[in-house]
Amino acid sequence: MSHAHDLSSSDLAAVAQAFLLHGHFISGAPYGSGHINDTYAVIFDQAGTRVRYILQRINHNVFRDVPALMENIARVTSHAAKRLAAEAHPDASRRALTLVPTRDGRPYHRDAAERWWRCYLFVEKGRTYDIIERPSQAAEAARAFGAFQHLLVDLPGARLHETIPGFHHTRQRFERLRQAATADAHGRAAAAKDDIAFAFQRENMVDQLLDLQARGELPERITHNDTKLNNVILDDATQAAVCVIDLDTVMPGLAPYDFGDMMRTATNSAAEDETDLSKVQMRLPIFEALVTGYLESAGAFLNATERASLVFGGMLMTYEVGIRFLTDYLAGDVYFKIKRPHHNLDRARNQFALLRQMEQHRPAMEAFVRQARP
Ligand code: ADP
Ligand code: GN1
Ligand code: MG
Repeated sequence: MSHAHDLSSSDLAAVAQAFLLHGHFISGAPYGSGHINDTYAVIFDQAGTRVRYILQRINHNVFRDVPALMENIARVTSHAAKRLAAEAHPDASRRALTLVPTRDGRPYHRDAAERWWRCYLFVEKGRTYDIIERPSQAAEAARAFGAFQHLLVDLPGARLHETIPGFHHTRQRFERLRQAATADAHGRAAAAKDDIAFAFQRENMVDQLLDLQARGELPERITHNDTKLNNVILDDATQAAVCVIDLDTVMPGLAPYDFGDMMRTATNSAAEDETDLSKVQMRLPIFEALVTGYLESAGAFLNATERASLVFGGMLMTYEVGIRFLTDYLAGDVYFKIKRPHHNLDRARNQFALLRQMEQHRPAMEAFVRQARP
């Protein structure tokens, strides 16, 4: 998406003013490398101590109903906080995101320019990784996402809102690619001819999990749906997973989607937009660490079909985001933030290269899951 320009520090000061923050604003600057929201770290002086907060402009083009989205997030974060309090966890405010309310008590702020904002406590002494460096980091992150799913098994109240309808409905994603390729609104289809062909050749993937769901073999759960490895904060000192973040897509979904997007993002030895495709290698030891970590926290509640679908889930998520990048390229870069022309095409090619590798390693990966315990 061609996004709003980064806001100046004084604009951020005005936005921060809407939230119930004590002390006075010192500075603010863009933070992180997400593709969707505009994230800023802001610093306040509170009676002589500098405290950071995350101020996030919610992408309203992507999330059409921000009040519904924020209702989901408020329910999920307060459920997590209650659980941590019940366990008397010593580090509770780093373990789950904490929303800072506005001065009038709401979980979000709409500014005069009709932009939507929220504010979180900044989880300090940790960071996210775009490229996982070691299997132990993968195991930690996977354990955290599994624990997050476990936490939400008993979320009270109504079904969560679908913040993006059909988010992982791969059939719909496929049909949108077909439409974008046919319309070719920006004259880009010729340049992406081989990539479009690659996607079309794998159409048989798109209905497999949806069919298992329709037959009742894959249960609907509350899932995170964006388990990209840079959506979990690892502790600087111990490398333990501290906090699952980026809760915009927490909603009904399937367990293999969550395992799958971890597999997609953690096993890749290169960045998601690396253009030297010889660097895109599927790392089997990282895969094995993901399975081990995930089953430690999720093994007890997964059914046999979910377990048997984990590897395919990773292939499907890689394919799905590949076709989403390709569709966005053909449609003129309207969804994902880009930093250069053809950025979305580069990302699609990278994901398709990774998928080819997964296809080769699939038997070994399936064998590993079959023998894994618990
Ligand atoms: P996006 O949807 O654009 O990916 P995220 O919510 O993932 O947005 O935030 C982008 C980045 O900001 C994250 O990858 C992480 O590095 C950082 N971040 C987000 N929330 C926090 C937080 N509460 N504490 C510390 N860092 C955070
Ligand atoms: C987006 O928000 P972020 O950058 O963590 C996208 C995911 C994609 C991912 C690809 C809401 O994730 O679905 O898998 O980019 N999030 C949304 O990097 O579309
Ligand atoms: Mg993110």
